[in-house]
Amino acid sequence: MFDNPVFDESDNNSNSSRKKHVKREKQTTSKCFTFCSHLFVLLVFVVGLVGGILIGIYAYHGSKDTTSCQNEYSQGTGAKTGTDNLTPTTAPQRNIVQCPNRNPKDDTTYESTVFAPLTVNEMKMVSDILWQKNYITTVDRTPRSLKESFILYMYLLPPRKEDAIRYLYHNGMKPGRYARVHIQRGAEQVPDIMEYKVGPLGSSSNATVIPLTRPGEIHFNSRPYDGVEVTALNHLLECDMKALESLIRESFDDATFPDDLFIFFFNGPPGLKEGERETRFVLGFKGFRTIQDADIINLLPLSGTVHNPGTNSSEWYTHSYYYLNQGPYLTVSDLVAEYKGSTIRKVKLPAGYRNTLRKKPFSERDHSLPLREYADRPGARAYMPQGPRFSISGTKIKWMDWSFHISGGQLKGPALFDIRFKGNRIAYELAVNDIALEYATDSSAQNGIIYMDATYGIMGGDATILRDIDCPSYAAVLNTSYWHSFSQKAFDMKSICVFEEDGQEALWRHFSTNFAGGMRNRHLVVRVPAVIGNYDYIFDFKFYIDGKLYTNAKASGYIQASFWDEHNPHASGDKTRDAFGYRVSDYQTGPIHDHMFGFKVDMDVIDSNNSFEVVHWKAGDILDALRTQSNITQVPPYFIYNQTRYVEYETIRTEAGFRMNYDNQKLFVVVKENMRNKWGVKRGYQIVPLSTAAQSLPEVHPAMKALSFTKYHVTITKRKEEEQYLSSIYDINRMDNPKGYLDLMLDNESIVNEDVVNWVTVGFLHVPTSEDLPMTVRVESGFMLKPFNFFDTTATFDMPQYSESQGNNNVEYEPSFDSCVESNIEY
Ligand SMILES: *[C@@H]1O[C@H](CO)[C@@H](O)[C@H](O)[C@H]1NC(C)=O
Ligand SMILES: *[C@@H]1O[C@H](CO)[C@@H](O)[C@H](O)[C@H]1NC(C)=O
Ligand SMILES: *[C@@H]1O[C@H](CO)[C@@H](O)[C@H](O)[C@H]1NC(C)=O
Ligand SMILES: *[C@@H]1O[C@H](CO)[C@@H](O)[C@H](O)[C@H]1NC(C)=O
Ligand SMILES: *[C@@H]1O[C@H](CO)[C@@H](O)[C@H](O)[C@H]1NC(C)=O
Ligand SMILES: *[C@@H]1O[C@H](CO)[C@@H](O)[C@H](O)[C@H]1NC(C)=O
Ligand SMILES: *[C@@H]1O[C@H](CO)[C@@H](O)[C@H](O)[C@H]1NC(C)=O
Ligand SMILES: [Cu+2]
Repeated sequence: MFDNPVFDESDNNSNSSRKKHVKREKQTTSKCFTFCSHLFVLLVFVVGLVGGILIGIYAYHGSKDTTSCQNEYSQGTGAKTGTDNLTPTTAPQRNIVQCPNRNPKDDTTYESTVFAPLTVNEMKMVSDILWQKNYITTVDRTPRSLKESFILYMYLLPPRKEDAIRYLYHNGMKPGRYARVHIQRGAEQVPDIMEYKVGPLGSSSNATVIPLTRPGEIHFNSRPYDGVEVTALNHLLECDMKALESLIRESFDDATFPDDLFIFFFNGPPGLKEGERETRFVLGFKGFRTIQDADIINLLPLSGTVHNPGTNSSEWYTHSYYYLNQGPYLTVSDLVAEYKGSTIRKVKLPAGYRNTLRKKPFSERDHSLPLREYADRPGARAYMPQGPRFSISGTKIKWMDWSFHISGGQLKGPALFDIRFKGNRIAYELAVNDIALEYATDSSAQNGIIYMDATYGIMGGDATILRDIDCPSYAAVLNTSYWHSFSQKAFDMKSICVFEEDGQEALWRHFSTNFAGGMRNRHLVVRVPAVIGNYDYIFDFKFYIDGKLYTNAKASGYIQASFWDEHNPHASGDKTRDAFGYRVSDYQTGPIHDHMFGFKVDMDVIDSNNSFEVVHWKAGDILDALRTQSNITQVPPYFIYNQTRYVEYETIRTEAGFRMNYDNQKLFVVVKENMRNKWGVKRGYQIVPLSTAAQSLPEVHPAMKALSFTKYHVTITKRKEEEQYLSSIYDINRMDNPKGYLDLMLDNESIVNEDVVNWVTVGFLHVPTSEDLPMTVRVESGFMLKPFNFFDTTATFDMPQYSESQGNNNVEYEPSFDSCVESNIEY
């Protein structure tokens, strides 16, 4: 952060004086050792503080206008407000220049690479091909009715691994690009969903359309919800809402539909059996302007179900109405009649309540609150003093001996391919696959809601990078495209950012009498924010200099609330909490749920021929420990306790799923059997789940097959091209007959010296509290891939670092740079 002369000078001085002190004092007392170190730290801190403030001032003005910045600066008007004296006069006068920058991207197009997500052009081509070949029926390409056949989703169908490896590593032919397309075939005699492989893309004349499913295999009623259906459902309910007008006005502060109220339909699943389409709905206030995804913190105790199978919406009807959990009333008239009678328990929100919702600041700043001290100043920032150290070629990224391709699609989310470090393949694919949420609440409409978010699409249309919020302004941004089924058009979105992050901490350090050294922890980040209705997820892939790779998922956004009934007969005592969560605002409770993130981790430790070992972390008697390796009968006399810790190595022979358990701890390692490091040990990579939750529902729960990926933290299977994902987007809508769930893959195949895939599931429990309103603030879960006897030594010593060792005049620093202001060029 400091410019060169200051850095070198202060550092040398303080270091040498520190050493002198240390050396002398260590013989007498260790107290001063600490004290002197503190002095040193303090000195560096002060220099850093001044330097940091100065750079902060430059950066603050520089980002607006570099030239005027200098004028303002020399007039001493750097600080806007605040109580301290920010005198910039201690800084030397110098020309302030914007940091050199370069575009990390070259001219490579997405279309010319094998793993890039489909582009808008390619999606348009796919749509044209399917139109020409009569796969879709929508006249002007805009579906208006469920009786039409139209494209629901499309995304890249990655090449077969075998073909990709041959191309990438053995000069093989370049695999063509293909789309995987889901078509909702409402126009068929027996409507269904079909999936197709369309391509190769690039020349529409040569492209073929190959079915990936059989007609009828995917029941029409197992499909995800789409705009056409929701429009039809809203239309159907208009009449019922009219009939309920006076009940609604009386109960809900004179509200009317649809001006003040909306209907929320996503209280899945739509039935417990394949073929059922029973859509539960619940009424909610339009509180926060017209943004419905925020309004699910304003749901009301009026719900029902629409029987809506098939394509003929004239045959749909509503049933099972509930009012304040009282029901079911078969029809809307039954409810109205009951309400007019006197037996039903009623709710009457106070007059004017709706206006308080409108005025609530929700996610806006509350200007009535005083500003925190210095909060009007920009916070600390990082920037690139000499431009990016990564490069982007199409969607291939390179940084510090790492390389990989970014890919993914709108349903399953982001994916990385061909991840290499120092010339070795570490993983062939590392991909988000699904997110499962299971809710519990005491509500007629919302009990037992289960979402498998890939069913809705993880990289959907709302996701766009908020520059300087999601990622630093110097991040490079990559577009991906998504297919919008309602308009049958493809759109681009700025969905991925790539940047080097300054961890502002030591990756490693050591300090002793005659050695001081360390390396700053900088890492490359690929970040993908995703929006699924009310929730925002942020996926991070972080590449470390020592070969570690972190994958994280964070949650933010709005919780899905449930009506708080102040006279709830099932709550006890003060009624502010019940068996399913706490009251979190005026009339809402926060239903408990979990977020379980399922990842595909196709490790290739050097190549695809790997094995999987579990290292059991145990404790017991000395003899037990020794007997794991040799036939010993007597405890050797040098053991000072009778008990010890030890490890037991197990090669897993057949496909299996594992759960983390602190009483029986395990390390999971993918190894390459016949490749050893310098010390003769099998080279491997460890998979470290960083999860704070596990599935707790019993096996008999009807959803546990569809959700079987949530039962394990690490599952190992033999890789198969047709076992592409750990879940199916249809299974939660056919949970009695799921067809694409993880347990199906566990069929006892050998996984010794095979191409193996790890399916990693991590997550957290969410007991919403008042701090979740209006916004859930970043809960996090993830996993780490870590070199495990993969290298002969720590893998960072080819990098410039800071070190000084006494006696051999070895002094080294991380690269230096000239002071500059952060560049405001965006790539
Ligand atoms: C179509 O395929 C044929 C043979 O497979 C090839 O000769 C021709 O160049 C292709 N056409 C285009 C437009 O790529
Ligand atoms: C839709 O259902 C209505 C009511 O049952 C029926 O009259 C109509 O013929 C159906 N339409 C089609 C296309 O089947
Ligand atoms: C990326 O997407 C945005 C829209 O979100 C668009 O304006 C921009 O042109 C796209 N950039 C490229 C290089 O396609
Ligand atoms: C252990 O020792 C016993 C008797 O000393 C012998 O029978 C047995 O085969 C040995 N087992 C192993 C694994 O060496
Ligand atoms: C170890 O076990 C032996 C035999 O049970 C016992 O005599 C001895 O006290 C134990 N030693 C310790 C350190 O607990
Ligand atoms: C995989 O590795 C094992 C052990 O090194 C070897 O015996 C086997 O032939 C290899 N398999 C393939 C397909 O290369
Ligand atoms: C799994 O396969 C092994 C042999 O590879 C066999 O011994 C075992 O019985 C099989 N287990 C099941 C459940 O099929
Ligand atoms: Cu949550």
